[in-house]
Amino acid sequence: MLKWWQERVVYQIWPRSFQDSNGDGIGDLQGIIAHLDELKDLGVGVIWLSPVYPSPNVDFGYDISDYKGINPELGTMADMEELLAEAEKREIKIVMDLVINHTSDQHAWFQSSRDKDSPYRDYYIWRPGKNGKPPNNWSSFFGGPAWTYDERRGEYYLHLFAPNQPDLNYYNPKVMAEVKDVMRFWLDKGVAGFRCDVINIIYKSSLADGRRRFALLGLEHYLSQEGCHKILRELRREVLSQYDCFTVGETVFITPQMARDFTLPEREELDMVFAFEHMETDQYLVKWFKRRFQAGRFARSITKWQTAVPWNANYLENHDQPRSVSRFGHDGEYWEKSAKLLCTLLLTLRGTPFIYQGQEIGMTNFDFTRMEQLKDVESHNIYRIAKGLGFPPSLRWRLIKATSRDNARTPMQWNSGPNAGFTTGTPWLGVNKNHVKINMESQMRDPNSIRNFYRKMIALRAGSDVLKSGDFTAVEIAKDLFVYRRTKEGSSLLVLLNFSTRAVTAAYRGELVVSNYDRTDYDGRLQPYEAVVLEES
Ligand code: TEU
Ligand code: CA
Repeated sequence: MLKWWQERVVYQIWPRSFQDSNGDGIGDLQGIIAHLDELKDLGVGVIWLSPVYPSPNVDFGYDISDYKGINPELGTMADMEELLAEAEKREIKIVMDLVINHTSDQHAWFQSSRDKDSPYRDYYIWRPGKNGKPPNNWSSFFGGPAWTYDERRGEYYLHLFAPNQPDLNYYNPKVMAEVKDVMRFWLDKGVAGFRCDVINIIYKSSLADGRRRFALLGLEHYLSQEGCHKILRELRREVLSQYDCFTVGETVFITPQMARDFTLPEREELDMVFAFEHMETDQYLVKWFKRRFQAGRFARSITKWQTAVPWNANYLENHDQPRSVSRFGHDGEYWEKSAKLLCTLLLTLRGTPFIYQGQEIGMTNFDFTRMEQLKDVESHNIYRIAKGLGFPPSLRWRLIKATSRDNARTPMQWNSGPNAGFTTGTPWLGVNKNHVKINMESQMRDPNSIRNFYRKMIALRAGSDVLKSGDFTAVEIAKDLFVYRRTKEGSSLLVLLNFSTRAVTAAYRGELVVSNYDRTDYDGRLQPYEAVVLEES
C-alpha cells in the first residue's frame, strides 16, 4: 500500500518569484492563492513552500529570524492560514521548509547568545580562536572560512553557510526542545510535513581540523553522523509520528548507503531524501567547473539511485539549480521537445516527483548580461573569490552564467505582457525577455504545450500502478539514449528517451502509450529528443 506522499506529485514554490499580488515587485502568499486552481488542474497534490518566515534575506528566507512568523514582504499569518484552507479545499497539502542547521544572525536567539551570561549562550557553536586564527580550518559552502569572530562575545561562531547564518548547537537539549516546538506549531496549523534543509549536516561530531582533501574542508566531521540519525529518530518519535505528515531531507554529499540509512521505513527517520549525484554529472568536483552534459552519465547515476534506494525524491530542478531544459535538454530548436522529454523522465521514475515552478512551461536560464543583475549571495561570493584567484572576467562570468542559482529564481512567466504578468511594479529580480514566447497563458490555451504535456503525464501516472509503485530496471544506456522498464505484477511499461538532436534506432516493441511527437504507433525509431512510453504485453 502506498502512502499519500508516494502517490502525489509535489510542486515547489519559491514564493518571492511566483506571483506578486500588491505591486511591490515581490511574490507573496496571496499571489500563490490566486493560482491554486491552475495547480489543481495540473494535477498537483502537494505544494512545498520554500521559506516564508521573517528573514533579512541574506539568503532569501534560508536565514530565518523568527520560526513562528511570516515574512511581512510575503504576507501575514492570516494569509498563511488562508492559503492552508484554500489548498485544503482543493485537496492540496502544504509542506514547509524546515531550516534548522542555522538561523539568521538577526534571530533573537543569536543576538542574545552573543552575551556570555545569556540563557542562550550555548544555542550556537562558539569557540575561542587559536593564536588569533579561527578554531579550525573548515570552509563554508558559500566560499571562505566557516568561522566569524564576534567582538561582543569575544569568540568565533561556526557557520557552514554565510556569516549571517550561524549554525545551531545540537549538543544543547534546549535547541532540540525549540525545534520540536516549532515543528508542532506548524503541524498544528495544518502543514503536512517538512522539506528539511541540509538536514544531514546538522550534527557536528568534532571540531577538529578537516583532514581529507574534500572540496569542503571539515566535511568528514559533520556529514551524515550517527548523532544526526539520533536527532531524526527523536523528532520522528516525539513529534512527526503524532501527525499525518511526511519529511523529505535535503541531503548534501550523500551516497546511496547513507540515503538508505536515513529513509528505510524501519529506521523511522526521514521518508525520502533529495540526492545530488545526478545533478553533479555535468560538473567536475564543484559546480563552478562545468563539464559537457552527457546523457549516458546522467542515466547511469539515475539508475544507480533508482536501484539502490527503495523510494527516491526525484527532481530535475529547484531554487538552487540552473533550469533543466537549458542544462539537460536543448533550449534552442528542441526546446519544446526536450522539455517534454525531461517531463517524461521525471514522471516515469520510481519515487515521488518534484516539479519546480516554471519547469512545467519550460522556463530557461536567465538572460542577464552583467553581475549587477544577480542577487544571490552565493554567486557574488564565488565571483569575488574567483577574482582573488586571478580568473579573468570573461571566465568568471561564464562560471556564474552556467551555474548561478538566480537562473532558477527569475520571476514566473505568466503571460507575454509587461513583467510577464508577475508584477505591476518593478520586479525584485529581472524577468527573462523570452517570456514573450515562454509563458503560462499561451501554454494553458495550447493543448500541445509543455504545460499540458505535464498535465497529461501527471494524469497518466496517477492512473498507473506500474508507474506509481512498479519496479525500475535499466534496459539500455548509451551516449544519448536511456531506456528503462517499470514493472508490476506482470504489467510493464518501457520508457525510451533520446537525448540527442539526431533520430536514432531503438528497436523495441509495444503499444504506444505516449510520445512527445505526434504519432499513433512506434516504429522502432526515435526522433530528436523524442520520449516514448510503450506498454509491453
Ligand atoms: O542548500 C544547501 C546546499 O547544499 C546549497 O547551498 C548548495 O550547496 C548550493 O546551492 C549549490 O549551488 C540549502 C538551500 O536549498 C539553499 O537555498 C540554502 O542557501 C542553503 O541550504 C542554506 O540554507
Ligand atoms: Ca508582493
